Amino acid sequence: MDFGDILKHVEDAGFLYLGGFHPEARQTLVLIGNAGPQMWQNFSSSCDTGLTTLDQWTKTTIKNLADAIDATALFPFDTPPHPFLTWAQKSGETFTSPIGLSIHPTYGLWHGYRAALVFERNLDLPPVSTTNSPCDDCVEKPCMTQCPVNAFSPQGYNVPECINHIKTRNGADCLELGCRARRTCPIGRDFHYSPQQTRFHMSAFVKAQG
Ligand code: B12
Repeated sequence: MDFGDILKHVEDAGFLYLGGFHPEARQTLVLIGNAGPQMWQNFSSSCDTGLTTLDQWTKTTIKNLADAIDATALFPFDTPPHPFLTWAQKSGETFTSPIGLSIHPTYGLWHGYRAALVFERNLDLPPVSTTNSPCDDCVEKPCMTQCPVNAFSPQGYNVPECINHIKTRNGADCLELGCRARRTCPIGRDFHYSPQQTRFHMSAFVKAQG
């Protein structure tokens, strides 16, 4: 099975290829995830989104996929966490944005990782689409100035400030429409999550942080 066959399996399951690299000479790590509406449509049509978590659904769906293509799946929600963003940078397919999230030249900040597929063989990966980060040409960097509580700074991401704001009435905008810093980025706006998907992620985020 070559990369093209694997990609077909990945896309049939509702996911996208987001990059890959060779951790060892005879090993390949392929990052897969979501951008655009496909994954959310598959998830919401296959189960009750109120009862089944996206992580549970992801695990079942991707374990079946991994079995079919002879790979091992590692998940972003495994504990201790796998360094998905470091892997994303290594793949060269995405770049680190000023706010820490990874940015894709097409999908912008609107993509998430759902798994890393590890193959115990050397797969021929496609060449990276560009070597330039879209952030290099962005002079204004609105992602760094538009957060209502300045949670993002060169010192990092202030999680308590962010959460405390989202939980108040003033934070309804971020809760309903998604993180404002993320929304203000001009790249990949067409891939902004649907209102249902946004609400789902933001509520899960607030719930997880208590
Ligand atoms: C813990 C965690 C959080 C914590 C704290 C993050 C922090 N303090 O930086 C909390 C719960 C607060 C959080 C929040 C969010 N997270 Co988060 N999170 C993770 C998780 C599970 C582990 C990260 C980790 O500790 N890795 C271990 C370290 C050693 O390895 P590393 O990740 O390679 O290290 C890099 C990051 O730490 C990064 N980094 C530096 N500064 C920042 C700042 C931010 C905001 C982030 C996300 C990363 C980041 O720099 C390191 C070197 O590259 C990852 C999944 C994963 N396994 O990677 C998702 C992950 C990083 N989160 C993600 C997302 C989308 C979010 C949210 C936007 C969720 C949402 N609301 O929709 C928010 C952020 C902002 C917001 N206002 O909405 C995505 C990022 C996708 C992308 N395009 O980059 C990931 C990869 C999950 C996924 N399934 O795709 N997250």
